[in-house]
Amino acid sequence: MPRHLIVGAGQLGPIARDESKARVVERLIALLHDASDQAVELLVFPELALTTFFPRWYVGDATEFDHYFHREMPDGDTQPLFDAAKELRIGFALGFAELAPDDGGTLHRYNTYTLVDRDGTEIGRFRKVHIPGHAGHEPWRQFQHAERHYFEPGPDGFEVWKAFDGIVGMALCNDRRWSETYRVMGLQGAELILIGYNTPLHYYPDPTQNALAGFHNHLVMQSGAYQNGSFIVGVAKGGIEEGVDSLAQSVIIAPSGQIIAQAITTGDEVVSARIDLDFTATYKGMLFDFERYRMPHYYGRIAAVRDDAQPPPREI
Ligand code: ING
Repeated sequence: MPRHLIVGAGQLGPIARDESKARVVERLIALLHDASDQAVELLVFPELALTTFFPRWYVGDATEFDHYFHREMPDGDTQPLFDAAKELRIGFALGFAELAPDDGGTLHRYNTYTLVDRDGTEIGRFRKVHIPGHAGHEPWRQFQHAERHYFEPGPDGFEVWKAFDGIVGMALCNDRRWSETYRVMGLQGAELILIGYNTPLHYYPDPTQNALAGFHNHLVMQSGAYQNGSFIVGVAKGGIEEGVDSLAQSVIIAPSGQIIAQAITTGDEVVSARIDLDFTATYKGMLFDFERYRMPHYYGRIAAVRDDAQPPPREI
């Protein structure tokens, strides 16, 4: 009996620095309705889907940007989104900046994804692990990428959840560039991995990579999908946002690595596909049968042999 699920990539175009949360929520609800017209059951929104990508500016006192953060989810601003999704019976993943107090009351700032079921209940949260860019002001850049000034890495690593009749994992933006991201979830049986991203087309540390932005984006997700036998939904906030041209090209990828749906604009757009989660067994149960073919006891041996490795290049 196939485990069919209709998934959607809910791509966003630019969000202006002073665009109200209410206006952004209206746009997200419009995407929900477009998804409903496509019979979508799970809609994936991008990273930091409620705000402009504010780490492109460096403010000395990071608390000046606390208005971009949310202590509660849903809250007054986002409750209409949760209500609309529940009414349409569409689950969703939403990227947002989270202000989370720990048990001792210390506030932590995370770049967070929340996964919400079709009945509006929260299934789980992922907090971005690989925080790219820089912590200090770097005036040599035309725009900053100061994520390390505003966010700390999530404490929980990469988890998976039983949801939507399958095993679902999440990752955010730079996480998708690291092969471990997919393998850690693959070892937990991930059948569907949801990824949101904000990726400037200009990469100041090495502009020769600018022309490869689209290639690298799909390369890492297609290989992650194939090598772990998982579907992947990769969703952009794209277009020219506050003067920064950002990659769109949201995709839905099969465990074969094939792209089965791709956004064709750089704006608000829903692309969808009906996937069969049982199809993951075609890869997990054969070519990438970890129990039978994977050789973890060799990996430490390789690391030990290569103890003359060169020091890593300077921080980007
Ligand atoms: N953005 C970027 C990403 O990993 C980046 C950072 C940009 C890395 C360009 C390399 C090149 O897609 C986030 N938000 O992680």
